Amino acid sequence: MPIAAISADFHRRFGHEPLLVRAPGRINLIGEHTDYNDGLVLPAAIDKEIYFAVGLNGSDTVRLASFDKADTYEVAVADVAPSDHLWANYLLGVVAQFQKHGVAVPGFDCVFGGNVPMGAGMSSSAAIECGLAFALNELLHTGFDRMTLAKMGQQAEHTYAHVMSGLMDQFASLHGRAGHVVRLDCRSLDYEYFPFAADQYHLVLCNSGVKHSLASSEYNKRRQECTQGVAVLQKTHPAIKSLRDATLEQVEAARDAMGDVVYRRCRYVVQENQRVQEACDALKANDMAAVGQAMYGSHAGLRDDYQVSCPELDELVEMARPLPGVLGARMMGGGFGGCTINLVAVEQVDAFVAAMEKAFEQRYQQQLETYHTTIVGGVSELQAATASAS
Ligand code: GAF
Repeated sequence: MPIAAISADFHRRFGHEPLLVRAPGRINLIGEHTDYNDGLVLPAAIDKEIYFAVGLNGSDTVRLASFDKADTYEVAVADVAPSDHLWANYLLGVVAQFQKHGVAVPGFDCVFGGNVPMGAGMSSSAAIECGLAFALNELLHTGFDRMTLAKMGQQAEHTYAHVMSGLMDQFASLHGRAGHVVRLDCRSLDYEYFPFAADQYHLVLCNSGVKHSLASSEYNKRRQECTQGVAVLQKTHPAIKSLRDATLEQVEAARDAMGDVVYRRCRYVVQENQRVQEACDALKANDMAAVGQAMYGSHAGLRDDYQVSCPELDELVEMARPLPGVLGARMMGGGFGGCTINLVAVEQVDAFVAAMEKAFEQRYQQQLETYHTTIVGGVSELQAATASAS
């Protein structure tokens, strides 16, 4: 798949020549729930992708087709607004962002689909937003840079999906580089690539199979709790603008004023930023054991302090921990379900997957889905020849 199938579907439905685009999902090695606190993240784009065929249609209507859901949605450009077709909202939100940036978006046709597992924490929604943003930027010659496109995707998520996400997922989809993880400073928006030794280690995802309905409401609640924590800290330290500015000592000193829940959220964020920095230093020193330890620390914080894990994710981490060749494991993404990410020595990957499948089956009488990830480049155009060859 599926770009050839998507291109063919576009031709069949609309009968003109589209621009073809691929937009990857992402993994995150470490740095969870830090992005909306002006903190540090360390994601990478992966070879689970959403493919797009997009072309201007000379009318004032947007015609959208989801290949995977076998569903369509049409709306006049002037009437773009959140719809009851939830999949379409990620695309409509991007159109609204172009309009907000002063672009008179003309009518266009779009077919999209892909192989990013939905609800598994690999950011299929960001890939959808970023793929269309990239395509429209090309077709309309609007010249927005990739960071601006990422921010437009993030705003689409806020306004049309009502998840007050940070910038990590859209950034990773657009800025990925093959064979590298990328550290983003979510305050300055500076970023740095670190080579990931894929000949020695693999990042294997294990899908808990849990899709928690509370994910978006709890996500927004965590964000609010962090804001509350900052408000308390500001009373004694007016210079603190976000948790990025706070030290552990300052958070400890504000414990009573914050109350236990907010205190724990803040403690987690401050410590997670430190772990990202430690992981980056360890990557530079090729000390993968230390990267793995930081991952375990991240999981413990997400489970105990930030409280966004779930029993299945916790068990997957504990199942992985004693296995040969496993350097680190943790839940990945927003939480309440989705995948764990496991750092595994390459020669042990097959045995790791077999052992995890067996343990999961015994525990849950269910087959475990695992994904071997390859780190790829960010959103790009595909040539029609690639499409017909794939
Ligand atoms: C989700 C959000 F979209 C990201 O911005 C990030 O906050 C992540 O959860 C948690 O690190 O993927």
